[in-house]
Amino acid sequence: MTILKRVLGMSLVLIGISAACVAAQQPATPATNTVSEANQNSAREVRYRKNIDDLTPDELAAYEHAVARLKVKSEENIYDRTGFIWQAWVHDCSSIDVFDGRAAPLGAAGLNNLLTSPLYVGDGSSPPRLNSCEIRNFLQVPGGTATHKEYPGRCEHQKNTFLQWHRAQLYYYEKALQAADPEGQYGPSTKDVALPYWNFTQPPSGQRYPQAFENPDSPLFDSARTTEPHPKPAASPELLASFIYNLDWPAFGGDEYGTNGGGAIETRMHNGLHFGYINGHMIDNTTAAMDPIFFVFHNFIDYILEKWIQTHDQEQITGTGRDNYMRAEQDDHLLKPVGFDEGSGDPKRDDSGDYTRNMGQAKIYFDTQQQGYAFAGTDEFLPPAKIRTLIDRHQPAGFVFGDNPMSLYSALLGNASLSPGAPFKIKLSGTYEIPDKTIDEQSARATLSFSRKSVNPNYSFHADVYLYPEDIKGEIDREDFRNRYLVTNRAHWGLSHHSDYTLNFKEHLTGIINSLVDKKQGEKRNITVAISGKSESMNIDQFTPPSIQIEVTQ
Ligand SMILES: [Cu+2]
Repeated sequence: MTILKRVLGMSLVLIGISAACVAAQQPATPATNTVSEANQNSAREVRYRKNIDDLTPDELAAYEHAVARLKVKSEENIYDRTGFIWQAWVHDCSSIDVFDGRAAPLGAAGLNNLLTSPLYVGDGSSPPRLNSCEIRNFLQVPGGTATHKEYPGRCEHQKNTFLQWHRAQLYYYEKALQAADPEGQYGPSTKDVALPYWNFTQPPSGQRYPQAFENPDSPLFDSARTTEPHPKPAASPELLASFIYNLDWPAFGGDEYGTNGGGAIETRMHNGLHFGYINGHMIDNTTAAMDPIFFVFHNFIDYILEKWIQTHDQEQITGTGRDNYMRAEQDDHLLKPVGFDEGSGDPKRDDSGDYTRNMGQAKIYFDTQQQGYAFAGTDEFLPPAKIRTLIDRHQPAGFVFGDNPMSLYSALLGNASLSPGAPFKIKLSGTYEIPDKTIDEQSARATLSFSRKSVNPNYSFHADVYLYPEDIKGEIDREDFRNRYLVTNRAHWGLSHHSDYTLNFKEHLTGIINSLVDKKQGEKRNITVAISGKSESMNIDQFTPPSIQIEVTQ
């Protein structure tokens, strides 16, 4: 076994338990397609998604024009499924009252009011405010207007369909951009627009975001977004590469409902960027996609998924993350993905006997070229050899955790900041005795666990895990302490409307424990979980202390 595999296997197969944003959908009987087979399955012209900073001025102008047109469509009719607001609702507006006749002009002032209003903030850091899909909050509803229910969409988070659901969402969003003004009636033609991506592991071209998103005159601008100075987010190229080259789909992309609460990309990068680094509309799942940066942010996550698939093969994507139908209500005029079948999905809640619409099964999206897009990046990801070099430099005498001034996790993080800028509020403490023989990774694992009970509002927080000798004080305010003893971290995104479960976090530490057995057996170790966040309602009584248990896996 190579050093890379050994060390990654020891320290980075980190799985925890949490709850799911929505229950998994079951595969179901295919229904009649609404577009012709010929149209669906004809060869697609491949468009290349580029780094936002590499767009030519013409490409940027066409992309901006497409976003501006989506906004106009929503101004003309808020129920236009190809419009800006509906596409934002697809992320998390699970039910909405739509006027019969499906026409409701919002107007430029109405849209502006909606986009600049203080919206629902779901992490408890301020009182609850508007929810973007509660349209009565921003649209005058004439008395007696007949309405019916529709179901724009529901995010898939904290499980193994997270990456695939967002891939499907972006597929349709890109189709909506291309359909925004294909003939160039109102500006540059949008028919060849490919959604750009933002590599958030690199220093930003602007103050905090890509330059294109910091121009206040651009339709890409969002005044709700945080602009104040902030350390680099907890997303380094090294940490990202270590996740990508780890062939363990559940650790990378998430596991079944309630199993690990989301994979590494979701819990160690995505979540903290949403509620910590970007903030504004991105702080909450019901408003996140109202910030245009949502789509370039998730597009890089889609590129990360693509890199994993190219490295390991799509056959390695296991579990319900293959066959699940990706729930959302998209416009039938947008070209459906190759291989689309409607299935049935979840029953509607209006007792009509119908089913909520969806974007097809996850697995039809695994081949992006077949769906008409690919990524044009050249060196967005570090090669495996670079990671190996870093590991060799930081762990010269093998991976004896704690004997080096930098733990592997700290070394992989590099200059990236772990904390979201919020203060450490809670320290959870436990102890552990190093066993006298190595844990057989084939049949058992060392699992650190702690939990947080159900709270309302369901707030967001970061949890950093430290493991250190008994005679050392847990000085989490000291950088040298954090660098030496950091084992792992994760961020929990407090999704609004999902507060009725206990979060059970589990982190696999088998490799780290085994690295200590040889020289430190029988010694005691302290465990500290440092919790940080902005919520006023965060309280130590909501958490259980951490402990490390040996779990038999076979
Ligand atoms: Cu997201």
